[in-house]
Amino acid sequence: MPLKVSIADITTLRVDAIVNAANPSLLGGGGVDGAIHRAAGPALLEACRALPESAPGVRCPTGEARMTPGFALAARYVIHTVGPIWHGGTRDEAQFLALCYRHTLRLLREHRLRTIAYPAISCGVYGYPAANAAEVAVRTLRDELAGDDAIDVTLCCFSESMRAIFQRALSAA
Ligand code: AR6
Repeated sequence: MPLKVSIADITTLRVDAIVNAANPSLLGGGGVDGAIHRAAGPALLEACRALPESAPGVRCPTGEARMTPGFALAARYVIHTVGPIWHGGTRDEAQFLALCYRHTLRLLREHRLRTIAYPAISCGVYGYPAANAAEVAVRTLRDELAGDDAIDVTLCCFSESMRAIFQRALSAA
């Protein structure tokens, strides 16, 4: 099961799908979400706006995932997911974070795609402690992909310190 850590701007990766760490509106934001929307162009916002709302202003509840084309990105698709906001571990954050990885992989498989890159979901504005998040990411991906060599996963970190944290989780598991 190919699972690796790299350091890159996720918007430059030529993979079948990149994952966006979005918010429930799917209408853009800062961090990696802002970078993906800038690189994909305005058609991405239109595609997100066209997705149905499950509640006013909510197109993707926490832990779920939605897919759009990648438009001007090198990646063919964007799989948007919404990570949990860190509340000290008191609100099932680890379970919600694991669901992000599971639901994004499910969409990848449903569309018969093989290569996917993840940012460090929830590790920025949403405040999830990076070492804990990395452990959840690695454990969930290993669990989901056990025995499946067809899917190639990149954990795409944006800084050397984050790369080291994710690499440590990968080596420890
Ligand atoms: N490529 C790869 N990783 C990146 C990039 C990039 N171009 N830019 C930032 N990161 P965050 P969250 C890293 O805050 O914590 C948005 O406003 C960043 O260094 O983007 O899930 C949404 O709309 C960090 O390690 O996502 C939501 O409101 C990681 O990506 C909220 O932020 C995630 O940081 C989601 O917060």
